[in-house]
Amino acid sequence: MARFGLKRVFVAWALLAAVWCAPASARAGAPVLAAERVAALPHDAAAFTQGLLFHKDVFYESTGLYGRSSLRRVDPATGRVLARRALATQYFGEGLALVGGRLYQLTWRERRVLVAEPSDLRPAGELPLPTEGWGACSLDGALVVSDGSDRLVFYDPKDMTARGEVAVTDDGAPVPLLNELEAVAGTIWANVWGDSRIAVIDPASGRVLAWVDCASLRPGVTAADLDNVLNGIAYDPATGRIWVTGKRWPNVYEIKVPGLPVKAAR
Ligand SMILES: [Ca+2]
Repeated sequence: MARFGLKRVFVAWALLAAVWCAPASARAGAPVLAAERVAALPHDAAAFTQGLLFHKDVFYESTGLYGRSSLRRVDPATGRVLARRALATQYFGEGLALVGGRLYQLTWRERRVLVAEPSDLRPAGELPLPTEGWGACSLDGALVVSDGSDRLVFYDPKDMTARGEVAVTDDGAPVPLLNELEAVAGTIWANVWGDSRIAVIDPASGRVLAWVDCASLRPGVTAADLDNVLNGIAYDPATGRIWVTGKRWPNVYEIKVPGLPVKAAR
């Protein structure tokens, strides 16, 4: 009996292990679609990328780390930094969004949003941020902010009054560690810290519609390498182009996602 009992315990354990170790694609949840590289563009490999956006043919980029944080305007084709403004040393730069013609750069734990003019990166004010700042994007005139949790909060960019928020879920399960954001054709794309997949989110319900797997773009970057993870998404609504990069990555990649169940262009 003892041996039989042990065998049953082993079988039960093996079944549980098989379920736990099943690949994500075998579980319920949003479909996982592979990103395909369209082009590899140069990127400053020293840039600790925390925010990226495309506007009027250039990238705007926010970089992090205390004493090294910056706001940049970058030539997409060459990666050349066209303009750069260093943040004060007490600020750790985070997400970046263009709202109402101005740049909104989050800080990590400093609870401030730094506003700047895109033309010359000149400071144009500061606003309070009630939470940690992780990622940001602009959607329908709101400044959308992630704070490392599963929440996206929609702020009025005039005074940072919260207009609403949504909890992000995949098959009913919370999706925490939301990071860099980008509004793409009515959806919100979100990096998830330490994950090589980007969540494509319905901003009304918070439901993940699909996962964009970017693992093939830069093999070898793993969750154990948290200072060099995928982080940074930019979108051009005029052409439907999408770019991604990572912290200290030597490239920005233009990608396409065959099979994406949402329109990636206008
Ligand atoms: Ca972005």
